[in-house]
Amino acid sequence: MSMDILTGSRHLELTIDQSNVPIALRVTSNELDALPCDNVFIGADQQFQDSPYFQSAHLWTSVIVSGPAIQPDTSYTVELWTLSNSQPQTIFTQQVFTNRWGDVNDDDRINARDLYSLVQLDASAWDEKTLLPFDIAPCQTDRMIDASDIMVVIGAFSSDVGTRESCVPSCP
Ligand SMILES: [Ca+2]
Ligand SMILES: [Ca+2]
Repeated sequence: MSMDILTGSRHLELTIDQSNVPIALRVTSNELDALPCDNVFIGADQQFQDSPYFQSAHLWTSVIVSGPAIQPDTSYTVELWTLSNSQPQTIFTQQVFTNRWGDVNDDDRINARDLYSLVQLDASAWDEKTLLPFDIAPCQTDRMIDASDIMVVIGAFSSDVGTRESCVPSCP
């Protein structure tokens, strides 16, 4: 059992092997400003929650994890859990890094090419998944590409360091 993980600045895209095995998804980070709460499991609605949600692997299909807890330039550990004699058991672990802040074209650089790829985007012609890497603002990403996303890219290459967004995930 394994999965493919794609990353942007503000999302993780998880594609899980098709199977009937019951699976729960856990996403954690040791870095301070990401995932400070106990909400480290992914629910049926693809939002973070505080307890594991198990369903057959084939029902997960492709999972998009986004929102305030997914920050740029941050390390995450993604785990697959299953049930063995009713006890949770980790069966897959992978560490991933999100893209640097403003790197929307995924080349590990922040420059005018990112701005160009953003402004020439014909959002109406692209499906939701293709748009995901470009949707980096606001804090709760909104599946829309507009001036707030463009301002983030301009701000990112006015600084040498990919500055993280200042949003912090709220705990319930
Ligand atoms: Ca780039
Ligand atoms: Ca947006």
